[in-house]
Amino acid sequence: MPGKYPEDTRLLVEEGLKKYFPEVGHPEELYKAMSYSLFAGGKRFRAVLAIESAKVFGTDPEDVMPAACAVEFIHTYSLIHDDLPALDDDDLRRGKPTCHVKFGEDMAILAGDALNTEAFRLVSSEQKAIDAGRIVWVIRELATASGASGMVGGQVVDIRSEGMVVDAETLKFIHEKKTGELIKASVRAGAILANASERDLALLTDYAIYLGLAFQIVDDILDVVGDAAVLGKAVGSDVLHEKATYPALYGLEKAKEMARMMTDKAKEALSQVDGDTTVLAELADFVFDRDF
Ligand code: GRG
Repeated sequence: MPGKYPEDTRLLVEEGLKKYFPEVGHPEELYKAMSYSLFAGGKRFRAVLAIESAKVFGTDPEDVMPAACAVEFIHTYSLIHDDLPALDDDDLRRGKPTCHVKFGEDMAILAGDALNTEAFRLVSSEQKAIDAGRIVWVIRELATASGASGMVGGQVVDIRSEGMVVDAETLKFIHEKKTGELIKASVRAGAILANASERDLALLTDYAIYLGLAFQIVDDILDVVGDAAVLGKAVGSDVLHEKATYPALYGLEKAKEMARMMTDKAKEALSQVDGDTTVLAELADFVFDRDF
């Protein structure tokens, strides 16, 4: 991987997902579709963020694993639905046929729905914390980040902006909501469960907001200059759908410059946190340097 990526933490997430997702279940077809997409690969970036954010405050990865895995459930559901014919209509994801190509559109919709709801079952049944209020807090963060005022809302403005010239403010809104909110919730969930102070939580929130923007700007750039074989998905899809993106609005060079600026701002916020934030800083560099 380009940049330094905490491979040890990613492997822990893979183990956590196996522990918390029952690969076999009834109805078998539904579980197969859910498990196909959940275990299709992926960087596990959001779960890694939740764990690394908790580790800043000395919390053991296992102690935040249910919440970290729940974020991956939600992320996977969003990818399954995003790939559907009614949305981006993509055939390839993580180097494999998309869920609807493999299992049919009906099962892909339902697998996405089930992963979304299973995420909340997982946090509310398996996640431990010093007090139950923190678990409710994390559930609220995840629901807000992924719902109408978060990811889904961002996705709506995104699809309704197709073919239109959007202004800088709208573009930032789409990126912050569609991608940034879940990244922010991942970082905050780790910190909340690790009992971070109000000050550190606010600093980590700033880190996550800039990180989320950088992540989606780089995603936009990779859709123009990336290698489909490395990315595991088709490139050029944004131009095809006339999507509002940073390269479309600002040009490639300026978009890259803006991603660099967001990464620097993320690291600046991080540098003020009271704890060892080395890995979170490396993750910010990874976001800027990544080629998939
Ligand atoms: C309810 C119909 C319906 C939709 C749900 C689809 C949706 C709302 C939101 C989609 C949001 C979305 C797909 C944003 C893009 C985020 C993004 C950059 C995804 C790629 O994430 P990576 O690079 O992927 O972390 P891996 O494969 O590494 O996990």
